[in-house]
Amino acid sequence: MAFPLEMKPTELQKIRVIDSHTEGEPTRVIVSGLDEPRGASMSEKREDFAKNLDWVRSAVVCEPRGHEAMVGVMLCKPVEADCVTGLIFFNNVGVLNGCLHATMGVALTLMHQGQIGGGMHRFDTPTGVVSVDVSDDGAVTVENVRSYRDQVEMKLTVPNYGEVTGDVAWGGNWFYLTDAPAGMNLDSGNIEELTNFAWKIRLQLEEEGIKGTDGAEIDHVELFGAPSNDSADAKNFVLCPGKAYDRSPCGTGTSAKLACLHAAGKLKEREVWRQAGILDTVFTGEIREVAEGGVIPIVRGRTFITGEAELFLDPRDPFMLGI
Ligand code: PYC
Repeated sequence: MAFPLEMKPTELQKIRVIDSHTEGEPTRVIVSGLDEPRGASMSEKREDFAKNLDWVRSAVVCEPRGHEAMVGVMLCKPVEADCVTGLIFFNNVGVLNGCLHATMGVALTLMHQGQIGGGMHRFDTPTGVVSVDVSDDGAVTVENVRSYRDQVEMKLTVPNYGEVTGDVAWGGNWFYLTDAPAGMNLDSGNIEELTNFAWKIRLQLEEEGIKGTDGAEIDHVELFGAPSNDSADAKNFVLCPGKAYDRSPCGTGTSAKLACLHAAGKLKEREVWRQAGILDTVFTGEIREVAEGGVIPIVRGRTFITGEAELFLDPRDPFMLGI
């Protein structure tokens, strides 16, 4: 049974979800149990979700049903008529702008449910329409929204670390991109130090009032270093807004990187960039140039369905709405 947006459950409610991971990063798609968010645009629908359904967000992706790395997706009616569905992304602290690993997760989820076949489809998102090409083996290619480098070689003085130089770019989320300092291992055994450094950068951006072009917070930090092996051109560590690190190479982060490489004259159309994440899984990316400047990133990864579940929201449960 679906329940009205404003109403938290007063009796046992069940929300059906399908879980997947894309190159290690988990996605949980809500497939039934909720009414439609309201709004004339996907941004308005996202705002309505943030205002009226924040309790759903925390019940679905936070502990005890989820965990800090999980990204949730609310499916809704698209605004653009040629799209299969609308997507609202959320995580452990709030709603996200875009999310490519979760977009890949949705594509495979809908295919798993028999709602779409293999091939090309369009999804409506708060950042714009994205196209996906999905195949049976879980490989999904996403053509993202226009991405661009916004600020070049911006210097920050980061407490305990000193001067750091990086670019600010939009890839469907706002990113500050910089190299990991010499001597800081870009390795899954070093998550704590990488998190501390990236979080200090995030706080420093906030402290100095550095924003994206639209005045939005730069809420993702992306550190780069040499790849661990020859299956990639570079390796990254991406810290997300809720202080969880991305287990995948981060699709919007890869898009931001592609935009910076292109702006620096280091990536041309049809050249392939292989971006490894902190677990050494890889997103393959290329770009299409666009007349208004910036690029359209095309990012490919692998998604696997990990489970289907019915989440129980029991009003007697002190953690019905998450921890
Ligand atoms: O793949 O774009 C992405 C993403 C954003 C946050 C976590 N994953």
